[in-house]
Amino acid sequence: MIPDSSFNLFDYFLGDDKLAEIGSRTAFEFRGRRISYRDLRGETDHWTRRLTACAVAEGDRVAILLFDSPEFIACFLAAAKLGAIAVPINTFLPAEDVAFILSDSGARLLIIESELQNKGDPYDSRLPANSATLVIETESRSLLGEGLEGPSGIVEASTKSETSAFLLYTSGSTGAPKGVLHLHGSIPDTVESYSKSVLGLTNKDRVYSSSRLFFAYGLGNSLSFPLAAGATVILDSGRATPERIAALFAEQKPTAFFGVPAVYLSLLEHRAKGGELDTSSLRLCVSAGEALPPRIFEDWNREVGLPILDGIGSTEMLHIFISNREGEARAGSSGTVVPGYAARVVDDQGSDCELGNLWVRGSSATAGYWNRPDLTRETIQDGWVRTGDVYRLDTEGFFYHVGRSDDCFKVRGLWVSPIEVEAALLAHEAVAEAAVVSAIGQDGLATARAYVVIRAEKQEGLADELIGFVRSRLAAYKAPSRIDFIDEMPRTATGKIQRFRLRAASNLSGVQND
Ligand code: 3UK
Repeated sequence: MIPDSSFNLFDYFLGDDKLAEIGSRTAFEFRGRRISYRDLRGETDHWTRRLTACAVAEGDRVAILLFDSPEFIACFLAAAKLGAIAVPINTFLPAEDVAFILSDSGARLLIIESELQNKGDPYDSRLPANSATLVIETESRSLLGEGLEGPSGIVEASTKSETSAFLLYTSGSTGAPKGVLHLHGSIPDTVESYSKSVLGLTNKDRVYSSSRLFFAYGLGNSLSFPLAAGATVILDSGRATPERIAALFAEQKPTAFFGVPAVYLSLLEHRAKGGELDTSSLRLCVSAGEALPPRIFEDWNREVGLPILDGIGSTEMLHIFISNREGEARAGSSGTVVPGYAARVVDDQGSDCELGNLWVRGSSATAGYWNRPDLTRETIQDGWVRTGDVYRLDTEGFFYHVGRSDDCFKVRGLWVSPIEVEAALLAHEAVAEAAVVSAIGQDGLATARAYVVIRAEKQEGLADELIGFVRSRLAAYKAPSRIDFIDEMPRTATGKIQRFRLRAASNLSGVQND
């Protein structure tokens, strides 16, 4: 980061000199159309005018609730150009969480996919006064703003590397989403550190990520890295099923693929069941979001002939800061520190040790949590970000993920807070007590499993009913895959549920049932 000089993400990706170089190259493959960098610039200019017409100004938050699409990226860069703060929202979230993010961020504008509108209780009611909503028709998108002249009078912002650029919401230990603030300079930092030195992406690459743009991982994969390299992004707004990904591989011939472990597993299963999987165009496979089980690494290596480069990233650090490298990938390890970052494994007193808490520092680290100075102070101390992960560091500098120091875990790369799922279970009249832990299924991946103490005699089908009950209240991936009924909850003297006992029990007894 060069401090104090003027810098804007719009110019970084689409400025005049950049466009002179790559304007005619293909930026996106989207719904059978090829969209050049020059087209993307036109679309972004169009959205800059629309945002201006909605009175969006420097520092205002612009919520983006869109499927992966050229418009998503155009809106993101238009907000950056105006010095506004883009707030991408997870399209899988239940309406309650979306409403929370809209009001917590104080969005002045919501850009929403028509299919994602909240029918019963429109989101407009959750926006601050004087806010606006723009709807994009999911099916009949009129791509590109050419000809759609908006009002002029755009006031370009004078931004720097240190100016706020976007806010990514992530649910942490408490279950309530928290906004992680990033600056204009954070994206170029991840491009230099991870994309250039670890991946070596170039303008010859064709990139596909099954993780979406609203997720920090997907934002790097489908926006920052390919656009900075002048590469082509294969964008898809459909659900990333193994069939759909296999079809994209065959038709679009990506050279670089980014997924989470569960997606690699689903592709291996698809192939094992006799499904087509043409991976011949791939040169690079990346996994992040949760630890990649060694079994998946080995099966993919054998079947596809490529290592999967597992790396750990976080919303707070924006992208991957510890990663495996081509030719040196080790199954079961997150790899070694990425250039530009420093990482330590420390005990509870902050002294370096072999197995302990993972701390990381680097210039792409968040500027802090939105409206949460307390949490910011707790998480970042002397520039070190406390990840909440427990890691082992070997003598060769390879890091091994051991678990989370709190009790949260991930299913399909997405956060599950036990507290939130327990609260949903407790809302059912039959449930007296509930504890949710992660259990490792036969495939080596985490699922949620619940232990429940019930109030009266057990009824037939109660487990299924409770699973359905949770599903009706929370995102589907948070629902337990299995419910066990127990007589008494194991607790500590201070009354805390002893989750480690339940975790141990589920990993001993669960395998054949999962
Ligand atoms: C866990 C991993 C073991 C770990 C992310 C790549 O996942 C991302 O960000 P989130 O904020 O979650 C961060 C937490 O996820 N984790 C991520 N990757 C790994 N654990 N091995 C891994 N390879 O607990 C971490 O603290 O959702 C991933 C790029 C950008 C990201 N934001």
